[in-house]
Amino acid sequence: MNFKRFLFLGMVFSLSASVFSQQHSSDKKQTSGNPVFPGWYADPEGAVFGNEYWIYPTYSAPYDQQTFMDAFSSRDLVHWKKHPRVLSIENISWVKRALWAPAIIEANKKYYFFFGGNDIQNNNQLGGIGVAVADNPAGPFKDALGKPLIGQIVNGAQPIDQFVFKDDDGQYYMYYGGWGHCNIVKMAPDLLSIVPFADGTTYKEITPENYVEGPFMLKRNGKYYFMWSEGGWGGPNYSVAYAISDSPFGPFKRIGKILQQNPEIATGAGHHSVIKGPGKDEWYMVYHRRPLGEKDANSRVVCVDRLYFDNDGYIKPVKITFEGVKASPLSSKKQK
Ligand code: FUB
Repeated sequence: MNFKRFLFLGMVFSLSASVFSQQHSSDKKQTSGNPVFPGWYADPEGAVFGNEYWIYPTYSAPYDQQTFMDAFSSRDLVHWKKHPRVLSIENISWVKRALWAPAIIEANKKYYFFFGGNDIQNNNQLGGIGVAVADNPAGPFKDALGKPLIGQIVNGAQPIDQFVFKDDDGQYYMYYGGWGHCNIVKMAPDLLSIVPFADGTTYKEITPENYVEGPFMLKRNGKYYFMWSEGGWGGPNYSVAYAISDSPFGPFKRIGKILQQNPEIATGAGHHSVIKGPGKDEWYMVYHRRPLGEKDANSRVVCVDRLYFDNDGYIKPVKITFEGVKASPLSSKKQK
C-alpha cells in the first residue's frame, strides 16, 4: 500500500469512528431530561403495558386546535418514541374541540381510552367524557359509544379529567370532575357503561378540600392514595395535593401538597399521574409544568420525576428537576 492510500484509509477509518462515537454517545443518555419529549403537551396519563412505559397527554393548544392526541412509549423512561394521533376527532362523531386529559386502562384484552371533549359549559351542550377502544396501546382508538359516557354536569362537576381505577377485587371506578367538584362512579365490567352503587345512587361526590380537577388514585399497602390538582392550570400556582383513606370512596382528608412550582426550574407543575417502576416501591410522578419565562397558558411540557413514600406511608414532596429520571428498563417479568 502506498503512503497516499494509507493516509486516505486512515482518514476514512477515523471519520467512521467519529460518526460511530457520536451515535454511540447519543445512545448513552444517562437520564430522561425534563421535558421527557419535545412539544407542548399536558395532563399526562402514565401507564405500563407489558415491558413498555406509555404516556398519553393532552395536546396543549387553543381549544379549537385540540382535535387529536399523540402518545409516547419507552422501554426505559429515558428514550421515548412518538406515536402520532392515536386518537383523533375523525373517529369521534360528537367531539369538535377541546379533546382533553386522557385516561387509559387495559381490560378484556383491549385498551380503553377515556377522554374529555368539547369543554361543555351547561347541560344543553353536547360533550363530556367519552371512551374509545383499540386492540393495542398505539391505537388507532375508535369511539365506542357514538355519544358521551358522561355528558351531564352532576354535583357541579364538569365532565372532564376522568381517571379509571381498578380495585383489588376487580371492580372499576371512575373519578372525574372539573370546576372544583369530584365524583366517583362505578363502572360495569365492559367499561362502556356505569352502574348504580348498592344504595341506588350513581354519582357520589367525594370532593376534598381545595380540589380543582385532575383526580388520580393509587393503592399501596391496602391504603387508597387520592390525589388531585389545585390552583388554576393557566397560572404558576397549579399544584398537586393528596389524601389517604381506607376506602375508595373516602373520606379524603387533605394532607398537603406533593407537587408544585420551583421558581428556579418551572412553574404551574400539576395535573399528574403516577407510574410504578419494576423495583420494590419504585414510583414516578408524571406531570406537566410551564418552562421558566413562558407565560402562555398552553406552554406546558410533560416531565417525569421520582416519587417517594416515607417510612410512615406518607408521600414526600416531589423534587422537580431538569435531569428527569434514570433508566429503569422493564422486563416482561411480573412487576414487584
Ligand atoms: O388541558 C386541558 C385542561 O387543563 C385539563 O382538562 C385540565 O385539568 C387542565 O390541565
